Amino acid sequence: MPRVLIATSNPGKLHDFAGAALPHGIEIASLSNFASLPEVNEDGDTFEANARKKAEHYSRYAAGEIVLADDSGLEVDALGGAPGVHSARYAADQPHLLTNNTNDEANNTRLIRELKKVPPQNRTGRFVCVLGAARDGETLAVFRGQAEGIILDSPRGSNGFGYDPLFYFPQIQKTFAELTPEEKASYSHRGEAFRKFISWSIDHR
Ligand code: ITT
Repeated sequence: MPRVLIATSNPGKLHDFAGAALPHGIEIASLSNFASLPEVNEDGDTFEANARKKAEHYSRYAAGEIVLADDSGLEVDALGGAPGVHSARYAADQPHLLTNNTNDEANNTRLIRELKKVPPQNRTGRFVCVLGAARDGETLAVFRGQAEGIILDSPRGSNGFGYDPLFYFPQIQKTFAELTPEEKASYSHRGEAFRKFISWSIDHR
C-alpha cells in the first residue's frame, strides 16, 4: 500500500488524514521519531507560509521522501478573520506571540466568549487547511481546502478535535464533531486539500 508521510504533532489531524486516505488505498504514516525533532516557529502571517515552513523543515529528516505538513485554522468573519493562523494558541494572553499551543477546551471557551454578542446571522466563518508537500527541504507544491460554516454558541458532538464542536456545517446540518471520519473527509477543508494532493501525486509519479 502506498504511504504518505505526515509531519504533525496533532493526533486529530492524523486521524483526519487516515480517514481521507482510506478510500484511496493509501496509508498515512507519521514521520519516524517526529517527537524528538526540533520544532518549527510557526511565525508566518499566512497558512501557506507556515505550511511551507513546516514541510521544508521536517522533510530534511526524511531524505528523498515527500513530506506533507498541514497548517490550518478557523477564520471568523465577525472577528476580522481571527483566530486564523493563531488558532492553536487562541486562549493564550497574546496569541500572536509564539507561545505554546493552548488546549482545545480553552480555545473553544475563548471563541464562545468573543462571539457572545454576535447574532446568528453574523456568525459565519470557515476552516482553512493548507498542505505543503516538500522533499529534502524544498517545497514542491501547496494545496488549499476550505469549508464554510456557522459558529455556534455552545458545543455539539463528541467526534473530532479543536473547534469541531462549535463549527456547524449547514449543508448537512451537523457540526464537524458530529461527523464520521468518512463524512469529515468528504466535507472538510483537510479532506479537500488532501484530495488535491492525491491528484497532484498521481500526475507526478
Ligand atoms: P502541527 O503544527 O504540529 O501540525 P498544530 O495543532 O500546532 O499541529 P496548527 O498550528 O496548524 O497545528 O493549528 C491548527 C489549529 O486549528 C488546531 O490546533 C485546531 O485548534 C484548529 N483546527 C485546524 N483544523 C481543524 C479541524 O479540522 N477541526 C477543528 N479544529 C481545527
